Amino acid sequence: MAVIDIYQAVMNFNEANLLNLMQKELDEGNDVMTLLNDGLIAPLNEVGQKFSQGEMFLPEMMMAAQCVKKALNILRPRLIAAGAKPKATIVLGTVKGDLHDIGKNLVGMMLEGAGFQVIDLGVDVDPQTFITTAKNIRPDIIGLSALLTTTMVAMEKTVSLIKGQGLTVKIIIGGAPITQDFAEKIGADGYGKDAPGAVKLVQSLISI
Ligand code: B1M
Repeated sequence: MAVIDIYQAVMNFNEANLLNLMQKELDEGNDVMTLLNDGLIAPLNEVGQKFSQGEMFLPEMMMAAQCVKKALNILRPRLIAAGAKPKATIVLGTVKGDLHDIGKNLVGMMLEGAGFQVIDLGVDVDPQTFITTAKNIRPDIIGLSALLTTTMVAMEKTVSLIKGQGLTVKIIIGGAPITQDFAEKIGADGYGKDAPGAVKLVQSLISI
C-alpha cells in the first residue's frame, strides 16, 4: 500500500477505496502532509491539466473534487490540534462567482490547527456578506480565496469595498491565480501561496 494508490483512487473517482486507503495509511502512522500533498492535491493538479487539454470534463473534475473533499474530512482531525484559547479570529470565504473551496477549506483547517478561530462563510460570498460579518464579529483578519482568473475581479472589488468601511480588519488573499503583485495592486494586506503560507502570514500580521 502506498500513496500512489491513494493518488490512483482519486484519478479513478473510487471514493470507497480512497477512504479505506486513507484510513489505513493514517492508522499505520504515515505522514499526514505526504498523504495530503502527494495523495490528494497532486491528482487534482493532473485532473486540472487533463481538463485544460480536453481529456477530462466537468463531471469528472467534480467527481475527483468530491473524493478529495471526503478524504479531507478524514484528515481534518489530524490537521487540527486540540484547541487552546483562540489566538485570533479569521473570517474566510471564496469570493463571489467562484465555487472552488478545497484550497480554502484546507487553509481553514490549518489555521484552526495553528490555534486560530475560523469562521467560514463558504463559497460565492458577496462582498456585503464579508462586510456585515466583519462588523458583527470584528475578526482580526478576513481571508479571500479565488481560483478563477475571472473571479480575481470580484476579489479586487471585495477588498476595495471592505477597505472603504474603515474597519481595522486586515485582508489576506490566496488561490491558484493569485500572486504577491496582485495582492499589492489591489491593496490586500498579504498573500498566502498555500495553506502553510497562509498560517505564517496570519501569524506575522497579528505579530505572535
Ligand atoms: Co475548476 N477550474 N472550474 N472546478 N478546478 C480550475 C481552477 C482550472 C485551473 C482547471 C483548468 O482549466 N486547468 C480552471 C480555471 C482556469 C482559469 O480561471 N484560468 C477551472 C475552471 C475553468 C472551472 C469552471 C469554469 C469549469 C466549467 O464550468 N467549464 C468551473 C467554475 C465554477 C465556479 O467556480 N463558478 C469549475 C468548477 C470546478 C468543480 C466544481 C468541478 C471543482 C471544484 C470543487 C470544489 O472546490 N468544491 C473544480 C476543481 C476541482 C478544479 C481543479 C481541478 C482543482 C482545484 C483544487 O481544489 N485544487 C482546478 C485545477 C487546478 O487547480 N489544478 C480547477 C487543490 C487545492 C488544494 O488547491 O485551491 O489552489 P488550491 O488551494 C491552494 C492554494 O491556492 C492556496 O492554498 C491552498 C492549499 O495549498 N489558497 C489560499 C487557496 N485559497 C487561499 C486563500 C488564502 C491563502 C492561500 O488566504 C485567504
